[in-house]
Amino acid sequence: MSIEGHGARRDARASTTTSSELATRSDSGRESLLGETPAETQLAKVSVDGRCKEAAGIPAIVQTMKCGLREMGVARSTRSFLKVNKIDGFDCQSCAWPSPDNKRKVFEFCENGAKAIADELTRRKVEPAFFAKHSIADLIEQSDYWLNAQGRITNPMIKREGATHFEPISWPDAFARIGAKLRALSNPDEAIFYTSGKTVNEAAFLFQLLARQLGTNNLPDCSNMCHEASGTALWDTIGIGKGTVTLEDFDHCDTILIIGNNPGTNHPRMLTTLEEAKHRGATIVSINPMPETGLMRVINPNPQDYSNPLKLPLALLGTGTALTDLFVPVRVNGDAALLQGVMKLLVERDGKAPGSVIDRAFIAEHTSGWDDFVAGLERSTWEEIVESSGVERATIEQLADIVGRGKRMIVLWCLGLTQHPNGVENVKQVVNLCLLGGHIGRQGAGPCCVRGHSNVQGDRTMGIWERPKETFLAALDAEMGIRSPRKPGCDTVEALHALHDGSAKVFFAISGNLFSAAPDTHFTAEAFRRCPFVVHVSTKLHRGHLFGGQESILLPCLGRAEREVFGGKVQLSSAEDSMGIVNPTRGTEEPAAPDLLSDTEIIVRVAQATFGKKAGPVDWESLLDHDRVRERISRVVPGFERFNERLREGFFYLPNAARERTFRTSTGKAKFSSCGIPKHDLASGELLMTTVRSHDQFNTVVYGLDDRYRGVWGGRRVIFVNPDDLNELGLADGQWVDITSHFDGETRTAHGFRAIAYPIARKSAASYYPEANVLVSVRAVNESNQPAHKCVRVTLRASVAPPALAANEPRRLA
Ligand SMILES: Nc1nc2c(c(=O)[nH]1)N[C@H]1C(S)=C(S)[C@@H](COP(=O)(O)OP(=O)(O)OC[C@H]3O[C@@H](n4cnc5c(=O)[nH]c(N)nc54)[C@H](O)[C@@H]3O)O[C@H]1N2
Ligand SMILES: Nc1nc2c(c(=O)[nH]1)N[C@H]1C(S)=C(S)[C@@H](COP(=O)(O)OP(=O)(O)OC[C@H]3O[C@@H](n4cnc5c(=O)[nH]c(N)nc54)[C@H](O)[C@@H]3O)O[C@H]1N2
Ligand SMILES: [Mo]
Repeated sequence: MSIEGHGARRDARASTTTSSELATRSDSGRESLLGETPAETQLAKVSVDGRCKEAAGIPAIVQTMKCGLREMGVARSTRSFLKVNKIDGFDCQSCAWPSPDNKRKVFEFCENGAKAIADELTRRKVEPAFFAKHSIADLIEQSDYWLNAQGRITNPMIKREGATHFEPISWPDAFARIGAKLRALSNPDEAIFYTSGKTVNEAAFLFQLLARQLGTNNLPDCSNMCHEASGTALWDTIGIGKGTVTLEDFDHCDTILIIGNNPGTNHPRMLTTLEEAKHRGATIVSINPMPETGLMRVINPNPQDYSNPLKLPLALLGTGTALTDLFVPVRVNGDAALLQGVMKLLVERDGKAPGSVIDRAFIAEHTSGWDDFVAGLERSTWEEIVESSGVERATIEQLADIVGRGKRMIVLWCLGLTQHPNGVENVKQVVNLCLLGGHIGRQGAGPCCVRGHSNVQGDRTMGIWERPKETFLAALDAEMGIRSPRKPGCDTVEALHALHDGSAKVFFAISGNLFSAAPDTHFTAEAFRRCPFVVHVSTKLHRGHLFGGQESILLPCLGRAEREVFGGKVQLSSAEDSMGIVNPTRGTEEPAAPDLLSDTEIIVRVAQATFGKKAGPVDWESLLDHDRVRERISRVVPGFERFNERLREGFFYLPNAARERTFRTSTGKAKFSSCGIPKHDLASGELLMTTVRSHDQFNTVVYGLDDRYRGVWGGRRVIFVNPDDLNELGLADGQWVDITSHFDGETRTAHGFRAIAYPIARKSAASYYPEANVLVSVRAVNESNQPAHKCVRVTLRASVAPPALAANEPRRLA
């Protein structure tokens, strides 16, 4: 298998941008900035020696207080921090890691959750005067960091055809224009409805209803870029697109594998779970090209976790708990080979002592595909396993010892495994590993797909899916009296192609920032520019708002933490976490501006403007009340029976058949898959680059310019490279470089990144997203059509610092 990948799964339209076009554009100074994220500022300091040795602890408390007070002030910080992740409060808008069932703490959030809350509840505002002052051309020169820092959008705004600025528009006029544009389409498939996992269940359900009543399944979402490979692999092999473990399983497991996930930054509350498991004696293995601080050592700053609270100050000054027992420095995209090696050893060892390391009874009763799988293991050679994984055989043996000993093993994974040309096969390898030891449907064991956005899993459950199952559509149609289209819609990559080739005429996004999240920034900028009508429902400004074609509308909405009142009633919403638990969420804070509407109300008003207030099968007006929406959901989506009652009692678990060892697959059993080993075939001087998040961002929302755990301060245009590779390339630590990516004969260049000598695996490199997205081809996708954001073949060339665009330098905007 070549790492160039499968090519788009379905009717991939070839990119119309040639490599020479790209080169001209990225070399032509200002023009390149139109797509590319501008540099915020020169790096003040990059010092790997300054890397943190342990996660959380005092610095996390300091950061939490600092950003809370700076953005929200004392009263709002205190109130919101006490309400987050509480049954009578709101679900944290950061990650999807679950809250404990019974032992929720006074402060049930983390440093990065606090940043997300403060970012949403900031007192800063982007009012109409801001848009009058700053032209769109000026704003395009700013980064997502600068744009986000300006504050909450307060009024509906419109950029009319030919205008240089956004100007205010009333809500009724905005809805009327959107309705008119949707009605005027010659084909409903000319509209694209994008969502991200910030959207709560009730809004997500209404959003897919709007699209389907109009007649399209064009419902791309951030999940297409996140865990699409996981969903595809899991549906195929275990018959459900979700993991099977619950938080309680961590109280019973003896072995935890963490693959391609940086929980210290992206799921910090997971560290508490890991620490508890560790204290119970569980063995933890981290498989990652980078020795992430959060995986190595943690100091728990939560007073309630100490039997004697007086121990807290001492604990904070100590060195904390070492989490990882075995760190496996796999090279970028070396996981499939590594897991193949481990399983080859396990099967060989079991052959010598049957039943010693693999669960033969489980395999016989519950699985299919064993013979092919074993034949695949036998075919793979140690030479290719070691070369492709970048891990020495002795370390693979050590890992096999641990896995072989484990009686209850949880395997967690996130984007380090999915965003590859072979992402689907990577996840299938995880399933293979779980099946081998019967680690599924057993207490303390199972695959654990670590989701990103707080409700990304819920959005899918609510029908935000371009390829919905027939059972879902049939139930939706019966309940709502509509006839949903059966033709599959477009996912995010297909949406980008449709925008680029002009077949999409309307782009409507509820939350998210597809523009900056997408691969191939220049291609994406062009795609958005060609779209005649773009609507974003957003809390904060981002670069995607600036690239709409002829006419563009920006609708400001309430955030998760803000009170939503309708009909004199504070509205209750819900979100599903990474483990299939549906939690109540109810905003508690005063809205940032009087004119804001909720995501739900905006969808209802758009639907009314499109389909007419009275006519049509759906009584949209009634759906302004979330209780009425939930009644509908309870009759459409299995597992949501008595939705209103159960949500008011607290949270509830959704059914998960695979957890009960019922596998709804084509064979009726859990499936082993025979997977190939990726060949990297790097030419001399080439590295395989992954893209990662810093400690100061939530996806495209950049809170700050530091990455405390990795020792990077004051800037984001960096590329982490192993010191031996830097040496071989004749580059110095700290040197400015241009990065050129190579895909299918095309090159793309990003200028002015600082090379940092870093303990990352050999032949690997890492850079931050979204700055590096300019280097990722829109055609580099896996079998699930997910962009291969973490597998970019690059070369480096010595260069100079980028022109400094100081983040808050007003003179650039005068
Ligand atoms: N604070 C904060 N929280 C977040 C987010 C955020 O941006 N900020 N984003 C949310 C979202 S939407 C998501 S999807 C999740 C993302 O959560 P993560 O998947 O943890 O996010 P990344 O920063 O992309 O980190 C990927 C990890 O995989 C490693 N990695 C990279 N390439 C490879 C590889 O080839 N193999 C292996 N084994 N490892 C690799 C990287 O070194 C890094 O540790 O987090 C969610 N939570
Ligand atoms: N190179 C590279 N690219 C990647 C990734 C990667 O690892 N590497 N990761 C991918 C992944 S996993 C994901 S999930 C995507 C992220 O893609 P998205 O989910 O599309 O992007 P976000 O940055 O999370 O969206 C941020 C915007 O959401 C809006 N927002 C926030 N809260 C609310 C709300 O309550 N309501 C509404 N209506 N709007 C709100 C704000 O305006 C904010 O600017 O990026 C993908 N892109
Ligand atoms: Mo994500």
